[in-house]
Amino acid sequence: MTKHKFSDDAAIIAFVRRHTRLFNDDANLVVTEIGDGNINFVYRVAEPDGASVIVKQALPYVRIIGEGWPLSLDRIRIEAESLVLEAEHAGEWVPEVYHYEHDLAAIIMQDLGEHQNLRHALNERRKLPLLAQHLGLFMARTLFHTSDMHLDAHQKKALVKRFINPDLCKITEDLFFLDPYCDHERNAINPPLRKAAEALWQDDRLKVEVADLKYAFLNRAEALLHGDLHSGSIFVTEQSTKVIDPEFAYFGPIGFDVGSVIGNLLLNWCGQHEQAGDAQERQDWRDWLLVQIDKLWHEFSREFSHLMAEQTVDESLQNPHWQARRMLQIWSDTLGFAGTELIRRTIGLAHVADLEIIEDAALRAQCEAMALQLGRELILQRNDIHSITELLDLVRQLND
Ligand code: SR1
Ligand code: MG
Repeated sequence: MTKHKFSDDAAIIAFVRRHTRLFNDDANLVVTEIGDGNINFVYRVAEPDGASVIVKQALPYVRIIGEGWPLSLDRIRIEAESLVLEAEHAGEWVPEVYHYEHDLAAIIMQDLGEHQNLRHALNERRKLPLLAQHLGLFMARTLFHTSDMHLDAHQKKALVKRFINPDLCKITEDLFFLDPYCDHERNAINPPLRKAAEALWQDDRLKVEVADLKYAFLNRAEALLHGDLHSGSIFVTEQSTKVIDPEFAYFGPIGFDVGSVIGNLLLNWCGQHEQAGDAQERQDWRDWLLVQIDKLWHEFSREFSHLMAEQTVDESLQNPHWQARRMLQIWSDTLGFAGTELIRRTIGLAHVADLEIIEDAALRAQCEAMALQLGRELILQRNDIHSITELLDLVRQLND
């Protein structure tokens, strides 16, 4: 057993009492393990009908695999420090950190009680009127304010150093850019999709482009990314959006975060083709998803361009022509990384409920084939799709 792991509920309660003032001394606190993520342990500590907090603890391995996949505990420091930094620029959209403790590799943070995991909300076809706006603003503000356009040169490099995150980056380097493009033992492939996966492994044109995206992920320290911005890292109500879980944070290409969000909306679009329920309702929902992608990109690019124009400190980066070129690069990276997310969630290690809830393997394979095809097109055509309208046209054509 790992030395620092909480021994029992009483240890978790004592930890919370030591570091918060939220509970009365005589409150009868209850601990529930609520984590359904791949990597860590997450608990809710609550007073019945009263206050509550979340405790997240990292152990030196991947939760779903066990001690056979070791992982640095530094990830929980990175998560705590990212949440604090994100709060400086986008506080409305992140949970508040109450306490971080290095020795226990644990964070105490705000309980998002009434919020629902976005992946579940999307599968339930729950329309969220502010989601696209919130995510667009969250990304524009966190990414701009941690880039060289805003930070002074020394500050930026000090931050890059603070957020060196080799273990978690290696997971992404392997799961996004390596495994799905070869017959890797970590892959999980629905049998009817096997031929389509094998075709991908032979697709040299695609593999060159994926190598380019991987190289960008490895080398382009543009801004502090969330680094794992999929639907499971977002919690929602009709009025509120919270982005959690930035343990994969590091300085990388801005389009990786934007592409992850768009890729996940597109995964739901693919899954809804064969998910349960009325066909017309599913089609309406899929149209709604495309409208959200459109809104999200507009919100992100409008705010990011505005921040570049108004708040860029470095004189040479104030040039409007260069700023326009920067947006084009972010756009093509966004498309490419969205494509890699679609592919890795379909045949790689970490699948998503948007597709997995389709019980019939043959029907699921139809949606998965759509995700593979779309992912491939986005990667190959990322420099030839010039607008969000062109992107949405390409997506709609998949239905024909
Ligand atoms: C072994 S970790 C698998 C996936 O879960 C995380 O949330 C990341 O998305 C990672 O790729
Ligand atoms: Mg996570």
